[in-house]
Amino acid sequence: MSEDCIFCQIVNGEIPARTVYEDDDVLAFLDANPLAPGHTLVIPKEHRETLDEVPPEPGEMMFAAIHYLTPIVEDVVDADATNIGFNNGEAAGQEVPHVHGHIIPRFEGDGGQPIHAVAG
Ligand code: IU
Repeated sequence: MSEDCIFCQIVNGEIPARTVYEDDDVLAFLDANPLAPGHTLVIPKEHRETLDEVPPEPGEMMFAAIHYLTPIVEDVVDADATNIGFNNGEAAGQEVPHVHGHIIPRFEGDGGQPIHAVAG
C-alpha cells in the first residue's frame, strides 16, 4: 500500500469505485473518465508502479482477470471489439503510478484509433 496512491485507496475502500471484479490479488473497476462505455481498469491489489515490478503470480492473476473480463465487458455494453493495453511508465503516458490494464470497448465506426497509433 502506498499512502498517497489513489488506486491503493480504491483497493482499501477509502475512495469509492464501481468495482466489476475482485479476487485476492486483483481488482477491476470502471474508469472514472471512460474513453468508452464500460472502460474498465484491472489492477494488482498490491502497490507496484510498473509491470516489471509485479511478481509473477499477481501478474498472472491480472492477465487471467483481463482474459476473463474482456468478453463480459464486451457483452454488457454490446461492443464489437476492445482495445486492451497498459501505459507502462511515465514516458508511455502512465498517469497513475499503480499498474493498471485498460479494457476499452470499441464500436464499429466509433472513430477511435488503434492502439499502435498512440506512438510512433
Ligand atoms: P493511465 O494509463 O495512467 O494514463 O490511465 C489512468 C486512468 O485512470 C485514466 O483512464 C483515468 O481516467 C483513470 N482514473 C480513474 O479511473 N480514477 C481516478 O481516480 C483517477 C484516474 I486520478
